[in-house]
Amino acid sequence: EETLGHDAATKKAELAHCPPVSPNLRGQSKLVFKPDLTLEEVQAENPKVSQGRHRPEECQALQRVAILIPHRNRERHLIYLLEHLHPFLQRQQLDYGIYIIHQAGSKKFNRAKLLNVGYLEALKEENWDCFIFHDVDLVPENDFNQYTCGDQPKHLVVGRNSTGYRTEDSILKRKKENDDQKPTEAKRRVLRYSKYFGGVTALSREQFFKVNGFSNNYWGWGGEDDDLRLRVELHKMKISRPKPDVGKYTMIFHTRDKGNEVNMGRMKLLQQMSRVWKTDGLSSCTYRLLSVEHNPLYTNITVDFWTAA
Ligand code: UD2
Ligand code: MN
Repeated sequence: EETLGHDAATKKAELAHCPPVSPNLRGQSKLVFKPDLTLEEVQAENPKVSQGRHRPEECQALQRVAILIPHRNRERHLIYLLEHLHPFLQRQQLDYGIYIIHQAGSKKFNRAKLLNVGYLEALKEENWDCFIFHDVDLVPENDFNQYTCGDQPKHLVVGRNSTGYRTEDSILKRKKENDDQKPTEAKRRVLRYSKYFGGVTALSREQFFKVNGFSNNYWGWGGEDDDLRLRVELHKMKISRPKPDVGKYTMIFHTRDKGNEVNMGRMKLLQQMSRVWKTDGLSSCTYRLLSVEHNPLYTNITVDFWTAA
């Protein structure tokens, strides 16, 4: 606040706080994905968004929210997500910014570490109150699904249409049954307690800091979301979820990416969480920052994990 000029400070003081629930919400909407949509078209549809950021003109937003999206080779998904997310966040009257954290190179993908980078880098630009950790291929269908943080961490994906809106826990149960044909005792012990926390989650700046962020050690597909859930539970926080009809997403179809093969070591990593969380996370997240680009619809942060800083 001290850094605002006099005019800006006066203007801000005059604006009343936005209401807890925006009057501009529409509820469930049918999403359409035009096959030939371009980024330029999405830009033209969002003239008021600049550097990936927007805030309501009519009131003072309740929270400053950073959306963090891990990314590599998913340009088409990114266009669709941006197309829907910008109007969605504006209808919610949020003061928000969208960050794409792009992993350079073609070595193993690390979603969790990218999200740690996003948190650290976004905080260099603005003291965001709330962070939404967001898969690039999940598009929210109902704008009553609030992209804000609460007094407990939130899991915003309750159902995905690509899976017929079955609840994520029932999907998880099935998936694990297939994955682990012969579960060891240790595996069983971990899985019985870990519930689903993937896709899109909301943690406040303080909540994420408290658990030391994500682990940096999950290379390839799987486990990192369970690890974060265990960290949250270890800190006696309780995950909240929207109602099923509100927490609906469309997952844009995709197959497993090259460079994101299943991480066979994930069960072992999960068992170590309570011993290593303090030294593996935000506090130990090293990376080489290759660029920070301010594009009209998002800030692009490109990082390399494989050469020294
Ligand atoms: C599930 C989880 C996801 C994560 C993942 C395991 C849901 C809805 N999502 O997603 O949160 O826990 O399992 O790691 O349950 N990505 C790229 N380029 C790549 C690879 C990944 O951009 O080459 C990003 C992208 O944002 C993608 C995300 O990482 O949405 C997760 O990867 P996925 O979509 O391949 O994994 P999926 O759908 O099984
Ligand atoms: Mn996916």
